[in-house]
Amino acid sequence: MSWLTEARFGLFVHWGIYAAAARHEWVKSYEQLTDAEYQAYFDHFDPDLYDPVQWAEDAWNAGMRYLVITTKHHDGFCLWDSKLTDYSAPHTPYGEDLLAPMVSAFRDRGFRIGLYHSLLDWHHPEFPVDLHHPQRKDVDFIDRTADRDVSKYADYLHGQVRELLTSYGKIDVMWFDFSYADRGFNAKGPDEWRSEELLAMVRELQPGILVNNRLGLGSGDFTTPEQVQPPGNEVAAGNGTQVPWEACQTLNGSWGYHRDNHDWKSPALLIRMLVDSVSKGGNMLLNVGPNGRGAWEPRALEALAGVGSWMKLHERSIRGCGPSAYVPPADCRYTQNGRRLYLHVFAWPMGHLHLPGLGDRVEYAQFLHDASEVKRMTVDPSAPAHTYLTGLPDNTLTLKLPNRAPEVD
Ligand code: JFZ
Repeated sequence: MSWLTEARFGLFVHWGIYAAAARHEWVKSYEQLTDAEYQAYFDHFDPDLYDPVQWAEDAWNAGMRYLVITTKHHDGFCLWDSKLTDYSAPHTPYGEDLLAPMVSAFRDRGFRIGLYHSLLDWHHPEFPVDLHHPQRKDVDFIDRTADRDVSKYADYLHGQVRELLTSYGKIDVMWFDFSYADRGFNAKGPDEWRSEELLAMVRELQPGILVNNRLGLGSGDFTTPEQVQPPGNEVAAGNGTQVPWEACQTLNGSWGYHRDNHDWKSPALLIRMLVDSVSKGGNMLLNVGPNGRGAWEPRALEALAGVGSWMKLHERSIRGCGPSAYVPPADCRYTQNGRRLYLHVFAWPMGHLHLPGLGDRVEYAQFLHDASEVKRMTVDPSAPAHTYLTGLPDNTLTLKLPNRAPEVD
């Protein structure tokens, strides 16, 4: 587990033929497309700019240290050369396995490797239609498919996971997505996926692998809050113990490449999200949706470059850090690594920062980006009332700040 909480910052990649539609990875379901309509994206999938060595370089420079890649998303399309289906990259115009070169490029660059694998499959002929299915509103279609046998689909699922965990060397994370045992007709969860058996196989094939929490078996090895910053440290369901977690975040609200979505987070916000996660004991898994040519669009590269230039100077306050027992002032976060306490200031105050409980705890204070000293201010109890710097709690450390935040990004 320790490598995961040491790394703190990972790359999620959602890539498949939905990148050609360029309007969300759920496009097939959202727009109720038939298999025949969706086939156009398969027939035109030819990512000629695909360069996983460059991807790994860009992710590394952003400060990310592990990869989670969608081997198959809900549409059923496989990035690798599966022996169990032809619905895969080698059968598109591109004609080659996309997963193998990615895994080796990232592993060679120093990344840990995680495989996302969808439990849902809208393409498989034995996957019973349910509330998430693209043809869920077509009564005739549901009728014609009524004899689908989910156990045959489960065999396929297990077979594909076996392929993935025996063909690409050591895999560090298995990231399943997702269970919905109580949601409507043909709902699916651990019984349908045969999750216990699947998990046992995963652990047997890859001892030491970490498995996420979406098999419907509780918290797994870590939990995966999605498009949300948890208000506090995540606690495992049931027994009250804290579990490792990663906040899964998008750059613009969509996981798959989405051309006309313009709701992009700023680098400054992404940095605050990363800091917030670590300050609460979690990781951040930040997503990029490569386009249909296999490139990362300029908007994504710009966001990552902003995070990366901050990480270059502040990595020490993220990597290997966790929460602190001290309570930060408003609009601030603490991260801590042993005796080093890092104070992240989200909204720059005028003149002073008051840090309760730290008056006698801090040997030396400095900015991280340039190692310049931050002086402490001793408040004179007999100072005139107009300073208003009286009445602070005992043992408060007051820091003197310049009027401008260090310009570092
Ligand atoms: C899932 C996917 O559907 C989505 O496309 C993306 O891959 C994301 C990382 O994971 O999103 C989910 C999964 C489960 C729920 C909501 C979103 N859920 O159970 O409410």
